[in-house]
Amino acid sequence: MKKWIDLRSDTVTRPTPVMRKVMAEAEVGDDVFGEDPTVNALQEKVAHLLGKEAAIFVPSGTMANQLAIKSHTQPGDEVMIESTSHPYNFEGGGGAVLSAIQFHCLKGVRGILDASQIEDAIRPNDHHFPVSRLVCLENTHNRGGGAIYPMDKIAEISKLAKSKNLLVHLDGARLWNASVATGIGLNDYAQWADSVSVCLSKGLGAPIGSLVVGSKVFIDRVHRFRKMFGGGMRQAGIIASAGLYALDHHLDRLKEDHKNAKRLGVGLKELRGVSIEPKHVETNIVIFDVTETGKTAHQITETMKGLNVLIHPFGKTQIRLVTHLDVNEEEIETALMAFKKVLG
Ligand code: TLP
Repeated sequence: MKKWIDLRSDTVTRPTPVMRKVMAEAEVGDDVFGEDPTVNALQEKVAHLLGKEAAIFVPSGTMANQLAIKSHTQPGDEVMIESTSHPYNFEGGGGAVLSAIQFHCLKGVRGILDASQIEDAIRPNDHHFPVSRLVCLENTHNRGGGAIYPMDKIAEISKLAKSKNLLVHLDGARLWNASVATGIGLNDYAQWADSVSVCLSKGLGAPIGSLVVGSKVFIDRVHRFRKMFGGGMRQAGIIASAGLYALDHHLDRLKEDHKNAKRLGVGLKELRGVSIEPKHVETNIVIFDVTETGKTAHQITETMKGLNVLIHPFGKTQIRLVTHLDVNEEEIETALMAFKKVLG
């Protein structure tokens, strides 16, 4: 089999042999009846890690975000969100279809918003306007190049939201990366949000699964909608066990991914026509611009594929690389050499 160096996403990781063994041996039950001991253990563990009352296991990050939006809002409500965020751009228009909300998009800097922008966007209490209900944040920010939300900004936004009766949902698909990079606890981040979604199938390397965390009352509401959205699973302990294993064994090692991403950022900066600011590589995502190379992102992607390196074009001029469990330091150097050949 061809050995690819796959830098398209941290979702491409495959369960390790030990993880597969753990999955095969997982104790299971019917989770729609709440009887799967492994799912229950995972939910308790993640709720505890994030300092919330309860958690619910769902198949994907998309479902986790959409369930949170659905459970916080009424049709016609407005959800304030950064314009390059995942729930707005990459979830199939789910906000409009599943919750009948409208997004109010605000332009951030690498995905990061300022409390003042939210304050300015809150609708007056007048029946002409939609009701401002929810603020969605993303940490780390995918399109922002894995940018970490500064804690003071989160706190300021959250305090503003509370004072204006707005709720806060945090898309924390890669909150693990933010926490490992900064040393700030997952619960310290989560305290500022009414709900948080986290993914096990990205940097942590589990094959499937995300969770939503929040208050007991909120998670009870999510439970009802999870059934409605078709996300109730039966012997889900088989996949939940991979998540438990990943949390115990793959969390601390995210720092290796961050180191590898930084190395890519520094190496790419040396190449002609590549525009990147290595100090902006804060976690495991590297986004760079190739306008000045005279080639399109698509052309570069195709040529790199010929050299066994898979990368992800973002539009005509940008490329995204993501480091993860299945690429090591040596492969990062090989990928950089391939970039050198293609762009050097
Ligand atoms: N992101 C995927 C793609 O959808 C772009 C990726 O390769 O990065 N929130 C954030 C911040 C995400 O990056 C993703 C996935 C999700 C939610 C959705 O998770 P899944 O793919 O499990 O539905």
